[in-house]
Parts: sequence; structure tokens; C-alpha cells
Amino acid sequence: MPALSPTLLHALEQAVGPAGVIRSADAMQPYLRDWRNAYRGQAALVLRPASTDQVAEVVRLCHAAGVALVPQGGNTGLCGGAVPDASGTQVVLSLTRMNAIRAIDPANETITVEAGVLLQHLQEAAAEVGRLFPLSLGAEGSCTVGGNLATNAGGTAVLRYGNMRDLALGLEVVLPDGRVWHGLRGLRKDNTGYDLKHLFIGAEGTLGVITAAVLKLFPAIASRATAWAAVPSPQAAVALIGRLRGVCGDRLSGFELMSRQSVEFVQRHVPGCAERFSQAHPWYVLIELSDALANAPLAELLESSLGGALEQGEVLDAVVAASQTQVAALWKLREGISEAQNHEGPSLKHDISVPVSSIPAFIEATDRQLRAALPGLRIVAYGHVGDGNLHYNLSKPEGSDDAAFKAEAERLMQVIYAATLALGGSISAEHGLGQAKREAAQQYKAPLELELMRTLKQALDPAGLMNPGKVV
Ligand code: FAD
Ligand code: S2G
Ligand code: ZN
Repeated sequence: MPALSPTLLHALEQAVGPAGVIRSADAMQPYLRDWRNAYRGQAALVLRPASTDQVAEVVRLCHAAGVALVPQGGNTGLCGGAVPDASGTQVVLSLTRMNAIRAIDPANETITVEAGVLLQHLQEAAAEVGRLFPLSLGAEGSCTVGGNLATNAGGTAVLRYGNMRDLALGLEVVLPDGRVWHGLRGLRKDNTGYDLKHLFIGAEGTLGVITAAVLKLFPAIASRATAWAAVPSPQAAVALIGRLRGVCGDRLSGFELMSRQSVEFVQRHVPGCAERFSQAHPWYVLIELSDALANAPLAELLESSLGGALEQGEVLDAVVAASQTQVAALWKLREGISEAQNHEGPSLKHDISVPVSSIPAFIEATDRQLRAALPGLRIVAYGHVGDGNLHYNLSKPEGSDDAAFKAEAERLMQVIYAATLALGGSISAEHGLGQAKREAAQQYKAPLELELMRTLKQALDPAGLMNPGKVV
């Protein structure tokens, strides 16, 4: 298919202005591959519009010319959803220039932001008015609000605040034909028919371009306590969640499980992540309590809860962080896993969820099957088990060949996803489907669900120009 016609190219450049056009092959490169370099593509053009009107004009022009668009935020997605295909005919639409915070309403506890605002900047803007925007994840310094909404991002505070879907009240969206849906309402109650925003949240750019959002704000955190504990098993970790929720209620704002393998990778590749205990243990949990009440006795609450767990054998060792430096070091241990995996060869990622109570059964059954399937396999199991979400990632046997390991991906994936479905779980808890899991979704989602998804796609994007090849 030919590149863009000179007429279209000129009209697009007119639409976004010289600062919004990236044409040279070199300058386009960062937009054509994902964070992990796992997905690469080609593009006819990269555009960086500065306003909703510019986005609408670009979408209208491309829709009229039959040119496909790939919306892109921070490009930290882990399913190749923001990467164009290899045809060189698609236009990447980067929202990163649309980074204005349009309004903050502390009394209504809402903030209105454009899609290109970085998650970290959103968190800072909320803090400046004495509020909290709770979404938090390892990529928060690079990912954007538009991408967070499009992937319905989760992260480490879901067990208390929910995922991005739960944090959004209103959206502004440019539809696949260029019309703008002005849905930026900051209402907690609006029962006037279908809740349209939820069509675009989690749609990964396949139903429209999110250009702005009204998001919820929460009371700022005035007290926080963080602990690192060694546990004998996933069963003990799940029992500990129950114990903590029983004692602390929704003050429990973080509960992350990490296998010994995960921690060893981080200690090997991330500076400043020393061993916490006198001996190695099979599993670790990172626990966080938080409260809007100043001087809440959270450290004492943690110490007494963990003391009881120690007596019951649910915990083998534990330390409550005594300073902000120690808190940061513990979170660095957790957030460093994603990066550390990259130094150990290909990381076959599986972002699964099962009922919290089924986490132990999933790990036990799947570990056993995989170790039989590929002796020496290194299983990097960790994540947000408070939400039943496990990052069950695989690294190659030490010293083995990358390509040979990648060739096992499909066979190992089938074992993992079959075990997930057998426990009533999902093959994608928080990262979405993108291009990485589009085929697996065809295999593992119910036919009726796939039919309904295609019906929605056909209704909203009949020309199939919005991020084709992703999700459905
Ligand atoms: P991109 O990667 O640019 O795009 C992601 C998808 O959204 C693509 O399909 C794209 O087409 C679409 N899109 C982007 N912007 C728009 C828009 N404005 N309108 C419509 N569609 C759009 N994710 C989690 O959920 N939880 C985690 O804990 C987590 N941890 C991570 C840790 C690391 C180190 C890394 C690298 C990633 C992690 N992620 C996690 C994945 C990723 O950060 C999230 O999916 C994030 O929401 C992607 O945001 P982004 O702006 O980078 O989106
Ligand atoms: C996390 C990152 C993805 C991965 O760290 O919580 O979402 O598997 C993950 O590296
Ligand atoms: Zn995660």
C-alpha cells in the first residue's frame, strides 16, 4: 500500500503544525518499538497533536483517507498495543504533547487532565492540593493517563482503590470518524443509560482516542507503615492477607508477593537491594498500611499483626521499615523485578489473575507442571496477590539458548493459561491484550464474549482503522 498521499501529508502537517510532525526514520524510531524491544513496527508518520481539535482533525483526515491510526502514550505497555504493524502504512498518534492539567476541584475531589499527562505528574498535582491520586506502578515516571485508561492499568494500590476503571468519572474521546465525545463530567452519580466511558477504558485504543479525563481524588495519606516479611508458602501469604484485613481493614493499601527467584534477580542486577534477613526464604511479602489520619499507630498495628503471624508460623521473619529510606529500598526491591528480568534473557510474561484464595493452588499446580515440562526453568512469580494478580514470568534455564527458550513459549503458555482458566481466572489481569495476547484471547475467551466485543468494534469503528490488529 502506498505511503500517504502528498495531499494527505500536507493536510496532516497543517493540522498539527511543524512541532507535531515526526517524519525522519531516525526520529520515528522510539515510537516504533515497545519498552522491552519485544515488538517493532514501521510507520508512515508519527504525529504529536497539541489539542483535542488537532486530534479530531487528524482522525477525520485519516478516516477519510482510509489510513489506520495507532494511539500511543508513554509506550510502556507490555502487550505491544502501542506499536504499529510492519506495513509502514499506519500513523502513530502520540498524545504526549497533550499534557495539561485542565482543572482541579478539591471540594468535588476531582481532577481533569489531558491524556498525555504522566502518571507521576498527576500524582504530584494531586499532592499539591492535599489530595491523593492512588494509581501507582513501576512505569509511573513514563506512562500517561491516556495509556493508563486505555489499558485499565492496575498497579500496587488496587486492593484499596481499584484500577483505572474505578478511578475515572468522565472522558473526552475522539471517535474513529473524528467526532468528539465530550463526556468530561465529574459526577459520582449519572444513571442516564449505558455508561459510555467504560467502552473506552481498557479498549487499548481500538474504539477511539482518549484526549482527556476527569479522575477521582482521595484524601492524602498522613500515616504509612511498611514491612518486609518472609513467608513459608503462598498459602501463608494468603492467610496473612486475611489476618491483616481482619485487623487493619482498608488501611491495608499494598500487599505484594515475591518468590525467592524474583528477589535473587533483583539482588543480582539492581544496586542497593541487599538481603534483609540472615537466611534466604522461599517467599516474601511487602506490606503497606496507610491512613489519612496523622500519627495513626500503623507501625504498632503491623508489629502486633506480624507478631501473631510469627507465632502461627504464617511468617518466618519480618522487619517494619524504620525510615523513609528503608521504605524506598523495600519498594525498589519490588519494582526492580521487571527491569532485573531483562538481564536474564527473554522474559516470557504471564499477567494472570485468579481468585485470591486460588493463588496457592495455581502456583503449586503450575510450578509442578512447568518444571516437568522444562527442567531448569526459572519461574519468576510475583505481584499484586491482594487482587489475585500474579506476574508469572519465565526465564530460561541458566546458560541455555535464548532462541530455543523462546521456541518453548507457546507450549509453556498453554500450561499456564489452562491452569488459570481451570481456576476461573483471566489470562490478562492488568496489562491488556494488545497484539501479544490477541490470539490467546481468541482461544480462551468465551465465543459469545468475543462476538459481543466484535459487535462493539464494528459499531464504533466499522472501517477498522483504530489500532487494527490489537485486542480483537
Ligand atoms: P502505551 O504503552 O503508550 O499504550 C498502551 C495501550 O493504550 C496501546 O494499546 C495504545 O494504543 C493505547 N493508548 C495509549 N494512549 C491512548 C489514548 N490516549 N487513547 C486511546 N488509546 C491509547 N501495568 C499495570 O497495569 N500495572 C503495573 O503494575 C505495571 N507495571 C509496569 C512496570 C514496568 C516497569 C513497565 C515497563 C510497565 C508496567 N505496566 C504495568 C504496563 C504499562 O505501564 C501500563 O499498561 C500503562 O498503563 C501503559 O501506559 P502508556 O502511557 O505507556 O501506554
Ligand atoms: C509489575 C510489570 C510487568 C512485568 O511489576 O507489577 O505489572 O511482568 C508488572 O514485568
Ligand atoms: Zn503489575
